[in-house]
Amino acid sequence: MNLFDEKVNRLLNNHEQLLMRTNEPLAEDNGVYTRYRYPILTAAHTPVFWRYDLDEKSNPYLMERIGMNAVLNSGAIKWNGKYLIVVRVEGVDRKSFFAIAESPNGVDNFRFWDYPVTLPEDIVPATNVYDMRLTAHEDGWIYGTFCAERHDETASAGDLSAATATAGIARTRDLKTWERLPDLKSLSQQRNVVLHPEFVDGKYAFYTRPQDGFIDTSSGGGIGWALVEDITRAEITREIIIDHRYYHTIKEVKNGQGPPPIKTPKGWLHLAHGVRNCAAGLRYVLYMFMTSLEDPSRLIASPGGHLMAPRGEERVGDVSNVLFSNGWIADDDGKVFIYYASSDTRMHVATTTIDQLVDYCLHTPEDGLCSSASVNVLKCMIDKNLKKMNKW
Ligand code: M1P
Repeated sequence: MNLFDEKVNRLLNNHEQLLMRTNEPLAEDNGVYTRYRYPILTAAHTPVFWRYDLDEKSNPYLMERIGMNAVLNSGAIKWNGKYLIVVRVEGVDRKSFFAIAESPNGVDNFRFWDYPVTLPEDIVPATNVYDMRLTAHEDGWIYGTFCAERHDETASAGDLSAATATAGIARTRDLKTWERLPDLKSLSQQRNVVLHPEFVDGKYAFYTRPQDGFIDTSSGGGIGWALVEDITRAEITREIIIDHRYYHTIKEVKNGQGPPPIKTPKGWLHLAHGVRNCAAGLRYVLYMFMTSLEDPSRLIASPGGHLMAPRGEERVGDVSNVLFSNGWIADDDGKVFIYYASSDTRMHVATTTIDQLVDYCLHTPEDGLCSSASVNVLKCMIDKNLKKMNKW
């Protein structure tokens, strides 16, 4: 075997070992969910044959020709018994694209399909696409809603950072061939738009996130809700805010629906991200809420504070201090796999159950919006517990 072949062999073997690494649940446990030791996907998990030209003639130094920078914000679905995530892969050229990775058990052995998703363009092509939410809709299609980003042509000359965010919509029946529908029409910019899995009043229902600009959500108010007659020409004509932002909370600056909600006998379970500002910059955490089965736009539970916040190595990456989730899978036995990205760099999993998440939502105290309210809630818990402490 010549040196080039030896190097290729080493690359492939190391890659295979990374893919086959067994993940393990971490012992630390807050009773709500379990984190895992290793990220489920990193840029290094992308196939060797995506990154290296494996022909000695055209790549004698075996250089990485197409670098991958990060794998992050992934939609998720259970498909033919496998746990599939539609990953936002970001190349070193800063362009994101979608690619599917599958695992036999949901926590490790994730492996990318050979080719990334071929996503048809809308009439006005997007510069960048990212953060796909997968919704298996009762109409029989699997929808992907995602952010389609374009340069803001109204920006002043030379301003090459100004951008617009629109909700792109595509659908598929096999996760291989995708049909692109026109982008969601809305008066405001939109990101974090998610399709509800069921018809509501015979219409398609979207969770929205109206925003004043590409980054700024100021007058947007929070997570919105809009009904749409025809998904092949989706247009928001009326939008209400169902989960508001509040001063001095984890979602003071912005929030956004994560994956499509999970239906439970007690209501719809929602996972979302909340953003606040601090001296270190924006801090993104995950939080939950529940809405009514009869009216999924009506909030019925709003546990205070975050469900998950960046911890340990999760705190550092391309955009540090960020947890973001747009995918989860609920198994028939009630087990839930929460797929989340840390610091816009890598993908992780946490496991829990529907029962635990419902209990968390219904029994975690709400945010009282001031310190004295928090102390009162704490004192009630202390009173109750001190009466029982002699038991142990
Ligand atoms: O960098 C953190 C996140 O920022 C954006 O989220 P939001 O629209 O809520 O601010 C998105 O670009 C997301 O992809 C990114 O992870």
